[in-house]
Amino acid sequence: MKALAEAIIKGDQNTAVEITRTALDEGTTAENVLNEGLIAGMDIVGGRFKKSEIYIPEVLIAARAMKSAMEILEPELVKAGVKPIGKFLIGTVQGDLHDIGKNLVAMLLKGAGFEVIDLGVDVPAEKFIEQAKVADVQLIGMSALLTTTMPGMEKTIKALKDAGISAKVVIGGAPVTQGYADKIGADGYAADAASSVDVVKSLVA
Ligand code: B12
Repeated sequence: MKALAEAIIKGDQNTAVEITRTALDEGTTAENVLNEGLIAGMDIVGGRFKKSEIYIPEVLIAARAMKSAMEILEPELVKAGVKPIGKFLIGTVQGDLHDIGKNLVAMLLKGAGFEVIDLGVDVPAEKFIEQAKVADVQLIGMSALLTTTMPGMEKTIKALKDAGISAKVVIGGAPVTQGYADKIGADGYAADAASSVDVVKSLVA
C-alpha cells in the first residue's frame, strides 16, 4: 500500500493501476486499497499543495492516477458495501464559467473518500436544489471567480433554505472570503482545495 500511495504521489498512472489490480488479486480488501493506498497518497498530495511544495499540474497528474485506479476499485467497493464519507454536490454558480479551482476541490474531495457530484459551470440555484434533492446530499459546494457572480451564492443559499434543504454549504473561489461566507450564511469557506478537505470533513464530523 505504501508503493501505491507513492505511485499516486508521483502521478504514475500505470503503476497505480497495476498495484491496485495485484493487491485485489492477492486478497487485499478494496477498503484497504482505498484508505491505505489511494487516499493516503492523495492526502500527502493535498498537504504538499497546501504548503506550495507542489503546484496544480502535479495535483492534476496525481488525481488522474487516482481516477484510473478507482475505476478498477469501484466495482469491488460497491460489492463490499463500502460507503463514501459523504455526498458532496459541487458547481460554479450561474453566469460563471471558471472551473479549474472547482475541479481541484472536487478531485481532492474524491481523493479524501467523498462521493462527488459535479454539476459543472453556470449552475442556477434551481439546479443545485433539484440535484441536492435527487442525490440526497449532505454537502453542497459553490465556486465563484467573478465579483459579479458572487451574489449567486447568496441567492442559492436562500433558495436552498426556502426549499427546506438542510445540506451544509461550503463556498470558495478567488474573490470569496470568510467574511463573505459569514455574511451570506454559508456553513464553511476554504481558500484553497487542500483546506476545503479539512473544512468539509469538519462539517460531516
Ligand atoms: C483561467 C481564467 C479564465 C478562463 C477560465 C477557464 C476555466 N475553465 O476555468 C477564461 C478564459 C474562460 C476566463 C474568462 C473570464 N474571466 Co477569468 N480568469 C482566469 C484566471 C486567469 C485564473 C482562474 C483560475 O483558474 N485560477 C486557478 C485556480 C486553481 O484558482 P481558484 O479558481 O481561485 O480556485 C482555488 C480557490 O479559490 C479555491 N476554490 C475555488 N472554488 C472553490 C469552491 C469551494 C466550494 C471551495 C471550498 C474552494 C474553492 O480552491 C481552488 C484551488 O486551490 C483568473 C485570474 C486569477 N489569477 O485568478 C481570471 C479572472 C478570474 N477572470 C476574470 C474575468 C474578468 C473574466 C471574464 C469576464 C473576461 C472577459 N472579459 O471575458 C471572463 C468571464 C467568463 C465567465 N462568464 O465566467 C477576472 C475577474 C475579476 C473580478 N473581480 O470579477 C480575473 C480575476 C482576472 C482579472 N484579474 O481581471 N477566465
